[in-house]
Amino acid sequence: MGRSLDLRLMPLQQLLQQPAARLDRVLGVSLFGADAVPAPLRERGVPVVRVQAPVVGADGPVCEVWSSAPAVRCGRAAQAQWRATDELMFVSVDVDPQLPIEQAAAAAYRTLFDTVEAEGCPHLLRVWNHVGDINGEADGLERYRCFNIGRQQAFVERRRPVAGASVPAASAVGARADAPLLVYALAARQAPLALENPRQVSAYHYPADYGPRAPTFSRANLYGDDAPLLFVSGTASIVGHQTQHPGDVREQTRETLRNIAALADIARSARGVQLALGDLQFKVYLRAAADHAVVRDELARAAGPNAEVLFVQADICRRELRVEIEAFAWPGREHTCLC
Ligand code: 3EB
Repeated sequence: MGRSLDLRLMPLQQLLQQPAARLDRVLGVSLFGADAVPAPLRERGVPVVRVQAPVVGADGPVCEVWSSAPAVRCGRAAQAQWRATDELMFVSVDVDPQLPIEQAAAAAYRTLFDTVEAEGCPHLLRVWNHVGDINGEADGLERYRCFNIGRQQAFVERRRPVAGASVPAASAVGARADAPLLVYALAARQAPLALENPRQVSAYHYPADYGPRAPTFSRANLYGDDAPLLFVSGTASIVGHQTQHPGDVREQTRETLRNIAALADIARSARGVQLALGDLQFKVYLRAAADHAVVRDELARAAGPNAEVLFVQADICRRELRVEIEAFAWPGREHTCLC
């Protein structure tokens, strides 16, 4: 267990040139900067999530490709598309674009829970949430805060804990203002081990200053026994529960990387996995594309010049935050750096 998932970053053109047998090993794809899902992928039944957020620093559409052993089951229901192996599942959820954001979040998570439970992979490892106009307001409350109410509501309804070791790793960032709520996830037959960051208050214990309902996610998840996968949640310049270095993108990047390094340390003490920043693959959300060079340079300093990184323009859930970084590591990933 645990060796059966990897993540490759590639231009969309390169994915489209892969032989069919290779595509059958693809569990799911998240596609950035494309206007539509290419027909060949749709026709082969590969779940493709089109994220309505532009790529920064690349010429054309870029995709993240999650691969595993050959998929044994796949399906498309009215509101979800998924592919699964015996052990792991990629699922993307469609939400009625007419629903207000709170109801959309609750509906998306209900569908997510229904789908993963029906397919025998009830444990959410990692969830990605893209909320259009995330800092805008709906009925006097920030849309991200409305999203948090609906998300937590679905967990409570389904008797899933909203705090502690079984909440998923996640990111929740912006998308084009008119984009419907997008939720996609990786789920597993067996439970992961959730990690919290000693430098930060657990997000599910944030005080009410950040909204009436706390966000439901863990700081990271480890999955697998001897050589586990590590999913690092979207991580920002937050210490305790407070934003650090408001408006200063360079210092925010450094603080964020200290948070991610602290999680790598916790993974080592939890399961003995030796991980340095240079062993991780990153996705960076930039509020402003103009910050790309500064963040790229800071990341290269910390993780090495060959670090694999996807930069995306997306708003972050607190207005003062300019950058958020998530990461993933898996056994067998080539080490690009020994730092
Ligand atoms: C933070 O640490 C930054 O609501 O699912 C990061 C990762 C953030 C996930 C979520 C929010 C979420 O609070 C924001």
